Amino acid sequence: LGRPHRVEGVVVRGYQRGRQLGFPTANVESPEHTAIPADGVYAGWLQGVSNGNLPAVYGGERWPAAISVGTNPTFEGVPRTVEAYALDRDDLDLYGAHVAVDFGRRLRANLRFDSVEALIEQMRADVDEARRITRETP
Ligand code: FMN
Repeated sequence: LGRPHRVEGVVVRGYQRGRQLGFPTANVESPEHTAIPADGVYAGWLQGVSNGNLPAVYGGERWPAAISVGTNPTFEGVPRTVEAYALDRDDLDLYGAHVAVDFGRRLRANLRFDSVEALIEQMRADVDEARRITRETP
């Protein structure tokens, strides 16, 4: 395509586990029939499109991100989600905002880990890799 694949939607509440894991994610609810990339972990970008009826505080801002597509098999039984962690931006409050997720390189499959600690360790490595990749291709 010559540009990253983009998924847009509104940020909804997930299970609120992300912040405890150290990587709070924006869970993006995309319209029906949106083409979602294969389950996996990706490097890419999260962009604020608008804040709904609120002042557009995040409008146009674009953050390097680590993205997860899948059913969070470590915790079992959640519907498929598209989630993006904006690197080092644990302060963002994006609930209700309209955002876009741009998919860069796929890093790995979405896996079931035997412990939450093992998942967190892998997420740290994912974030490091996403940081390197997004720095190369701004
Ligand atoms: N969940 C998994 O079960 N397996 C994974 O391999 C996995 N990899 C992830 C990698 C990254 C970079 C991110 C941001 C999330 C990943 N997740 C994975 C999803 C987390 O389980 C999820 O973000 C967390 O449970 C918070 O979900 P919540 O927003 O519904 O609370």
